This record gives sequence, C-alpha cells and structure tokens, in this order.
Amino acid sequence: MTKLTKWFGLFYLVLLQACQQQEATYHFVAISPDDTPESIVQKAVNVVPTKKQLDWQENEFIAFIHFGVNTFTAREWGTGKEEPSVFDPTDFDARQWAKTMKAAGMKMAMITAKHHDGFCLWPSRYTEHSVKNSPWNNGQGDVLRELSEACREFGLKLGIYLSPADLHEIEREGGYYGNGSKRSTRTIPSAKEHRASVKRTFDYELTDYDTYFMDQLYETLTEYGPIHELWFDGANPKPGTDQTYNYDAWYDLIRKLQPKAVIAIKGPDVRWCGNEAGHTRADEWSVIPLQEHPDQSSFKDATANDLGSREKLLDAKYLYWYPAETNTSIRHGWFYRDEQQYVKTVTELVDTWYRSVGGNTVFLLNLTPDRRGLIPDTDAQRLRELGQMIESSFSHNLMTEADIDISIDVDCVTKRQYMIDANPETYWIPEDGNEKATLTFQFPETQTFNRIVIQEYIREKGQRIERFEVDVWSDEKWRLVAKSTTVGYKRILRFPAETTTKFRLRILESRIAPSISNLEVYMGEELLDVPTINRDKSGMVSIKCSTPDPIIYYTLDGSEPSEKSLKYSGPFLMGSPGNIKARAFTSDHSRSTDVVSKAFDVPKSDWKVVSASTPANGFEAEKAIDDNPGTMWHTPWGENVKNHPHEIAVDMGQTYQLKGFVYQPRTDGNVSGTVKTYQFQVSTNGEKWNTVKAGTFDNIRNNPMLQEVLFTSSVSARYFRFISRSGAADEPWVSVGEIGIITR
Ligand code: FUL
Repeated sequence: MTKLTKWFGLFYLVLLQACQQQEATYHFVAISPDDTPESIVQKAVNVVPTKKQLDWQENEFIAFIHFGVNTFTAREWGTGKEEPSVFDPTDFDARQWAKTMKAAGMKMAMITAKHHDGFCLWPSRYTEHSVKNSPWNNGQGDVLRELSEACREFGLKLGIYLSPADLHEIEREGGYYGNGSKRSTRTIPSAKEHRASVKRTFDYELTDYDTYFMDQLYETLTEYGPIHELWFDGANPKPGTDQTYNYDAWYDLIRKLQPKAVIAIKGPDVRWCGNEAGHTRADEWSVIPLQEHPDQSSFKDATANDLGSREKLLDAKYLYWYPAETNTSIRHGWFYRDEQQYVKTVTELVDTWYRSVGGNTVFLLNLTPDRRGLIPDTDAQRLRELGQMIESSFSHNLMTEADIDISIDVDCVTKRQYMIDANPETYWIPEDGNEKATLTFQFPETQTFNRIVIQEYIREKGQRIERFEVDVWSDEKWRLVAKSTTVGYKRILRFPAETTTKFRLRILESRIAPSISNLEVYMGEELLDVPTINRDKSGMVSIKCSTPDPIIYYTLDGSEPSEKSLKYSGPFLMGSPGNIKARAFTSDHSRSTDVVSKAFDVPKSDWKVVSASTPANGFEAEKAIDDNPGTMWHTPWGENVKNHPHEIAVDMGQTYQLKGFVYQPRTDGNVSGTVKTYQFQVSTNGEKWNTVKAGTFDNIRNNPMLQEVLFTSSVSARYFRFISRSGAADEPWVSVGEIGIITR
C-alpha cells in the first residue's frame, strides 16, 4: 500500500465515523416532562456504555471464588466469631484455580477477599482477623497475593469482593461496625507507613467503620496489581445494626486508584441480575430507568422481569446504562461444604452460559475451593469440559469462512458486510426510522448450523433491537427456526441443526433503527440431557432422560455407572437410604452424559402429618412430606392471616436415629413463605417434645436452595416437629416444599 492510499484510507475512515455518529451519545440522560414517548426512545438509543463497562462486558465469562472461614466450618454465612485458626488449607494452590478458570474460558477471578464474617484473606494491617493469625503457612500466607500472581501468569484479570457487612466488626469488643461514631475528616490510608509503591493519601468524611473499610479497600487496590472489578454485596446477615456507608467516598477512591475497575451491585457500573439461581430474563435491557440522578442512586436490587421495555422507560427520570451480571454457584451453596454437595452438570453449566453470555449479561460463575485449597476435582473436570465445549462450538464461523451474499430490504447507512467482517469497530445500520428490516444471507453452498450469534453496536448505537425472528430456506420456502427479543451486547440463538443455502433475519421491532456489529453462524456441539432421578413417597425410583431413546445405566454402590452397570428398565423400589448414580447413553452407545448422583434417606411411605397450621386451599400439610418438591404446604396469604409461628408435626411410623433434617423451600421460583428462622423438635411418643436445633437459614432469601441441618449429636425419635418462626421475605405465612430427615 502506498503512503497516499494509506492516508486516504484513514481520512475515509474518519469521515465515515463522523457520518455514522448521527447523535451525541452519553452514559445517562435526564428525561424532561416535555419528552414524548418518541423522544424518550430517541434518548434511550443514545445511552451507551462507558469504556470500562464495555471492556467488562467483553469478558463475557468470569469466575467468582468463595473461600474463607466458611470453607472450613461448612456454613453459608459465618458468624464473625470464628477463630482465625480454622482457616488452614492443606494444599492451597492458586495456580490450580487459575489454570482451571483459564481452561473454562473465564477472563477474570473475583475473590471474596472478605466475606460477611469479616475474615480477611490477605494480611490486612487493620485487623487481627485475617490469614496472618491462621496456622496456614505459619501466618505468612496471603491468598490475594498468590491469586494475583497466578492471574498474571495465566492472563486473567482480578476482581475483589469486599463485604460491606462485617460481622466480626459487629461482634468483637470495640468493633467499628455500628459503634455510633460520627463522620469526621479522616485520611486514607490510616497507617503512616506506605506498604505499596503507591504513596497517595485521600481525605474523606467518614465514620470509624467507613475508615476501616476504606483502609482495607486501599490495601487491596494498591498492593495486588490491576483490579478490574469491585463487588459490593447488599446482603447483611445482621441488618438491624445501624451503620451507614459513605459509598461516594468508596467509589471515589476506586476511581482514583483503579480507574479501569467497574463497581458492581451496590455500585454504579454493573447491575445484579436479580437472583442467585442463574435465571436469566428473556429480555435483558442495559438501558434502564432510574428515579434519581445516577450520582444519587442507591442502586437498589432490581429483580422484576421487565426492567427496560418502552413502557418502563416512560416512568423514568433518567435513563442509565446499567448492564447485568448473572451470578450463580457451580455447587449448591456459595462455599464448599462436602463431597455430597450438589455440583452442577456440564449440561446445566452450558445452558446457563448460553442464556447469560448469549442473553446480554456477563456470566459470573462461582467456584468453591475446598479444604485443601483447591477447586474440587469434579468441579475442575466439569469446568474443563465446559471450556472445551464452548471452544469447539465456536471455532468455525461460517460467515467468515464462506463468501456470503447479503441482501437487505431497507436503505442502509453503512455497508452490510460490516456485520460479518469480524471487526468490532464496524457495523451495519439502516436509515433512521427503519424499525423493521429483513436481512437475507446466502451461502455459496449448503451449510449445516444450529447457532447464530448477533451483536449490536452498543458502543455508539446503544441497545435497539426489541424483537426478531430467523427463518431458513427449506423446500423452496421460508421456515421459522428461532424467535427472540433483545440483543444488546450479544444474543446467541440455539435451535436444532438446519441444512440450507440461505437464512434470513427478520427484525420486527427496534428503537429508531437496528444496528448490528457482528453476526456469526456455527455448528455447535449438542450436549445430551443428563438423566433426572426421583423417588416418590412409596419409595419407587424413576430415572428420566430427554435424550431420544436413551439407555440408562445406574449404580447403587457409589461406583461410576458404565455399560456394565445395572440397566434401567422402569421404576424400582428403594426402601432404605442409599445413593443412586446414573448416566444415559445414546441408543448407538456413541455418546454418554455426565454422571448424576442423588442421595435418598429413609422413604416417607409411612409418614403421617399429626398436626399442622391450617393450610390454604390446595396446599395441604401432607404436601410437605409427599417426596415431591414440586408441591408444597402453604398457609393462607394476604391480609389478616395468621402470623408465625407455623408448625407441622409428623409421625414417621417408626423410630429413627436422626442426625439432622432437611428443608426444601418451594421450587417454583417464588420465595414467598420461605422459612428464615426455624426450630426443630423431636419426640419419641408425640407428647413430650425436645428442641434439638433452632437457627436461621443463611442467605435463603437470595438463594432458596435445599437446606441441610446437622445436629451436634444424633437423637432417637419417631416424631418430629418443624416450626417456622419468621419468613425470609418477612411475610406472616409459611411455605414448605418438602421436609425430611437425615439418618446417614
Ligand atoms: C450474597 C451473599 O450473602 C452470599 O453469601 C454470596 O456471597 C452471594 C454472592 O451474595 O448476597
């Protein structure tokens, strides 16, 4: 290329970009009373991400790591009273974490440097409650340091979860949390000697706890290299303690010390998806309405289904770019508990990956290092398989591998080829006012594919597409194969493989005009659906699998099922406690699923409800012991209904040695009526009752999963009574999906 053509090319590009830039963009915009529905939509499409929000979004898949005292005490929420001596991993290896995350295709590791219990994984100078007083490495260890080094080695970014709620500072004598101190000017860092090469100081108006928190923030922001995300959890196990936070000062410090870091959840850059189960919205909008100026927003958790439709925007005072992060754990629970703890299958993980990454969110998948200080073997294996699956599914983009002819039925402002040139800087857009468009893609020869990836040009054109459909050319006519709604950063469509010479994208609704920066087509790997194992009240076990004509093998002795194991031919009786492992094969035995494992305790065939708080119609107490988590016992709800305590007493028909009990909250995705504080009593005769356990189900509101409670020692009983003392959502009624016992 001559110098002249190079210059000309550059000039052309600049000119082109100037022309494409029809409107000024911004990260938020005020809505005025004079705005019309049309002008609001026009304003909405000009709201775009900040540079750091865009960089964060491009991570797509990142890791959460929950590790701390809870790993050793097998709790979901600690108490703050743990001794640092409990923290003692035997084979801690941050490189194993980094290697595993890398193999899974993750781009960042975000660690609970301090969870709600207040225990610090780095040797903070401002507390004794940290690794420095643990036996691990004789108090010389530093989890954060080793992780930051491993991340650097494996090319991963580092993020930090620092819990604002701090139980240790609530519980300890002289603790800062809620000590009533007033705000006054304090200098951060408090320590006079600088430990890091950064030697800056900052003055803010702070309480004692804010000062403590910011001193620790300063340590984590200055001593561990670049930080790319800060995660401020809104949860607080002791919400009654009166303590305000000077969030503005925290944000200011972060922006000054780590300008590239996004501040998530209780922060301005990244929004919590609204649940901890990995559910995703069908429509995920990154432009959402705010009722206050973003600088004044308290960033309340947004859990509703519709956050950003046109209708929602009408109520806004401001429109704000606030993208969602889907967070869920690979295990049931955020911390490692034991080897019985459920680990999600590759099929489940892949599904969440598709829905989150391919649903305009970043997927933050939590990993739970065990008491060795390693990501457990099963989990590591599944993460590797997940990584391979993603890698192999998205390695051959049919749009760049063939000469594609694109025809579009509307006038275009930019070149149509820009959407398939694999260049994130270029995009296709039609003239304003073309809210609909049909884009037809013709391959030179027949292709087979089952995935379409679409990305909007959010960096300058915001989010626009509201509804679209895809058809393939088949038997001389168009046939619908997929429908979807929003796109945003990325939408991935999945459908059964199609073989065709052309397909079309019909954009049916969009704001002003749709923009597409990227469109990819793949033949992705299909995973077989893993079997599900259920046992009914009579003890009959059935194993189901949606893979066509599956051959299912299972074991009852804990061994891995193979083609030599028992072959499932229909429901069978399992009248005593046991563990079933199953795996399905395709009918030609060429492929098999992950192994699924399910433990069952004593069957409930002889169980009877002796007494229970009056149920609502259709929600009888028997449904809490029918071995069907899909049904539930529910007391009446609404106004003027009976408040807690609610109770259910059960006669198990014979005497058992009880080691603990299990509570399965309702499973329909609604948390209403879920128990928070409970009491569990037993009796040998149904008359004299003994309380064996009373407590709280930690984090149950956000994560309503199966609760397993162990007693300090086992008790002999024929009857038990489960009493609910308060509800997770502070409602007077109760709901119970299932209640059971642990004898094994
Ligand atoms: C919640 C916390 O209470 C859980 O323990 C966990 O850390 C999760 C990510 O956030 O709000």
